[in-house]
Amino acid sequence: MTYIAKPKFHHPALPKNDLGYTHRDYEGTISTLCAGCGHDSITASIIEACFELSIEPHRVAKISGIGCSSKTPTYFLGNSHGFNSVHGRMPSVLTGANLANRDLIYLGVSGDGDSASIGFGQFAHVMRRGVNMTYIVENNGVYGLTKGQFSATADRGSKSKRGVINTDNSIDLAAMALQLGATFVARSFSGDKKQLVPIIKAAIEHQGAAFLDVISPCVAFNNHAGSTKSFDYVREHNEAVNRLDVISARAPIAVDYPEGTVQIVEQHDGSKLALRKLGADYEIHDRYAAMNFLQKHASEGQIVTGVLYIADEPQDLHTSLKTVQMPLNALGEKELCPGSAALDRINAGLR
Ligand SMILES: Cc1ncc(C[n+]2csc(CCOP(=O)(O)OP(=O)(O)O)c2C)c(N)n1
Ligand code: SF4
Ligand SMILES: [Mg+2]
Repeated sequence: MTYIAKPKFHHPALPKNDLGYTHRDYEGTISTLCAGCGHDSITASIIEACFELSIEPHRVAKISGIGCSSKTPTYFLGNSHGFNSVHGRMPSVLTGANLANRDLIYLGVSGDGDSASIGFGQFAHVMRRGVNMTYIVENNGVYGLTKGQFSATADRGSKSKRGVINTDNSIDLAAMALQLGATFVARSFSGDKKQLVPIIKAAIEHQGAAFLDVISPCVAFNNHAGSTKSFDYVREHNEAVNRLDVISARAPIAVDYPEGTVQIVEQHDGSKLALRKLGADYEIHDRYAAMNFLQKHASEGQIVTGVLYIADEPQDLHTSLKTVQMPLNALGEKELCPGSAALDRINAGLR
């Protein structure tokens, strides 16, 4: 892949995080996407989230499929591990990497075509298995890279740039993730960095399958009147259920909100999420209520954003498989070959 490296110099007074890194240390190469593409804003939010969390870049593995969205990992976290896989196959590659080394932070980056069309089966299985990851779909309702065909998330009745009306029903990936057992589900908008950055931080800290559907307008093929994934449409129909602050386990906990109800959600690692509810009745731990809420608002033409669901007790694939704490790729001969006495005991147990 061709790419343009970014100049290394930066302003000496750039803010630094706990590790002494600046934003620049979380960047990648210069984006080659169309100017104004929503995906670039998501890249900026991922950089901001990782900077604010003081993540060590070498502890992150970015895995993607194929598409404009799947190209974006080249534009952030240039010092992290990365694998640009095959169209629709990111989930199985990520699952394999995660099983081999549970110690890394996994970022799965995909598109609506990548996840809801060719990769729909893979998407379903990675969610139902509960792989510990942050799975981000940069959802523009079209196959951007191949020049704007409707994807499976395009709404029925929406209009393509060429004037064609979509007659197929759409797939709502957030609703699917809820149904399939994801333990953290959120939706946001690439143009709302204030909402998106804390959601990405919370998803990264979540120990389980975290799914983020981010509406990300394609300015080249899906930003016209009649599209339901354009900047104007999303701004007009966005219904935020909550606003989020992430209080990392390392930081002192002080929450001060002048208005609205605040719900503190404690995660497994001790980090806390402060959710300012906008919809007074919204219950963050109720999977079925979240599904109803999504469907009801979708039928009214509204796009619900915010954190939609967090499981009380998230479990990940390693817990289900009872794998050892040590990453499998670090096991040596001693751990892998416990000796003939242990083998005899196992064989005896099977007789
Ligand atoms: C196996 C395979 N089939 C088809 C393609 C052609 N192809 C490349 S990207 C793409 C769609 C990408 O759409 P999406 O995932 O929504 O990403 P976007 O470009 O919109 O960000 C298709 C069909 C391919 N590369 N590989
Ligand atoms: S074609 Fe669309 S999705 Fe691809 S870079 Fe351009 S604006 Fe972004
Ligand atoms: Mg797309």
